[in-house]
Amino acid sequence: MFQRILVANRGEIALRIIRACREMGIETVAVYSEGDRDAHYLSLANEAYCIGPASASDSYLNIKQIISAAEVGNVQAIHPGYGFLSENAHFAEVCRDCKIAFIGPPHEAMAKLGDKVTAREIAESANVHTVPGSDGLLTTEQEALETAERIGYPVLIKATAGGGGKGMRVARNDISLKAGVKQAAQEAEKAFKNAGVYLEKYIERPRHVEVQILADQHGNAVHLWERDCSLQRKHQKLVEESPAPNLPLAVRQDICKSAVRLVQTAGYYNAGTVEFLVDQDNQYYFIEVNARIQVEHPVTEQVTGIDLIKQQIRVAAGEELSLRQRDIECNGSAIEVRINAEDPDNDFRGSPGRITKLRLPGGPGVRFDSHVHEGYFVPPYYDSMIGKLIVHRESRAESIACMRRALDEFEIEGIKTTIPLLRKIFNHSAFSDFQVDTTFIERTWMS
Ligand code: MV4
Repeated sequence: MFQRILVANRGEIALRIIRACREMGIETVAVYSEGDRDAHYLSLANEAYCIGPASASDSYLNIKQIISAAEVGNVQAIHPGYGFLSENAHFAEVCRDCKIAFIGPPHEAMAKLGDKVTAREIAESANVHTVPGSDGLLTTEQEALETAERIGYPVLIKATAGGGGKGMRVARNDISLKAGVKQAAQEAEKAFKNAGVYLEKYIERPRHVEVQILADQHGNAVHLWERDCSLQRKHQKLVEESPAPNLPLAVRQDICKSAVRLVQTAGYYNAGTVEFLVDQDNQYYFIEVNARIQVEHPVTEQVTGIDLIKQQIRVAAGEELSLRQRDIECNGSAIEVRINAEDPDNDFRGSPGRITKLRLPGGPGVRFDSHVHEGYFVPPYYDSMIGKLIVHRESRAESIACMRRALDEFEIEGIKTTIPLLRKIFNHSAFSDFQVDTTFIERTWMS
């Protein structure tokens, strides 16, 4: 096992990783930008190094600075958290070349799955349903038109280097398809330096269901059931839960088995998420793999009782998975909400500043994963998420009741947050009646 790990991230996930390491008896080296210099969680690491100015590209994305800190700090491994360098195959390769373990998948699998067309091909070879679409990248306008003819409109043009909704556009007829393919390719070239685009049938009002997997370096892989993350606004998730509501057990089992086949076929290890769209007839289609630990991992931890960060570290150290699939149960219902420093009355613009008052909810079933405290200054440079409120109860109805009362207990002053919107969601009958899909927030409150 590692004796010392560098945490290449900030905020709540940096603290989450430090906490796991402390419980495992592993020392931690934190890194921070000038914008995070006063953050309290840094004092919980054994050492902390400043790696540059506040701007992320000069600090948390600066590979040279992070590797230098790892050398000076004498660590055996780097945990990248989520965002920043977590899905950068080049960074994973640099770590390996420097004889530092990267706590994530092998860079080869990361690169293959990071390319969406290649990921689709791997899914097909693993016998996992994909969305009907083009046979690989589009090469000619004629091919785009023929594919649309075969699968039927509407279709979605996606960038192979995209993901998370970046660079997608819908086409409903031949004219918008021809124009859309050209524009999408140009945008993709600009944004990702890769102009490759492909077509998929556009699934209307899908649910977003993703499967948590864990795989070791010895060929073992298990799933930890699924999460529904359908409640989003502009591709930012707001609410995540496990198990997926309103999905028959047989479908859940099928999706989860598909995810395991896919990661085994890809030569993947560590924690990962396989994303699916589920249509109104409960048909599911693979869309992409997230090759990292995700923000919403706590709901899976709550229903399975398994600490995903500790598992990631053990797998990266070369240990065999001690979990057997038949022992991994999904107990009760867990729901997470993201609390962002944003102003709901001002188009969710970031609301940085000092937290002048903070009273946190607690009691049975409540978990709060956050690095913030009264007096904390929310810096303007990064993601606006300041914490995650997670509840775990025996049933979904009880989880919803628990979340409502936890949100009512939550008092925060000095900054604006998404809590008022979250309260509205948990008081909306469509949410308790399971009638939500990825278009719910926009349909209900944003138009
Ligand atoms: C889709 C889709 C409909 N049909 N693909 C958006 C993020 C990326 N992970 C995939 N996304 C979508 N892909 C097909 N063929 C609709 C979305 C989508 C979406 C997916 C999940 C959660 C929220 C979403 C919001 C808008 C669009």
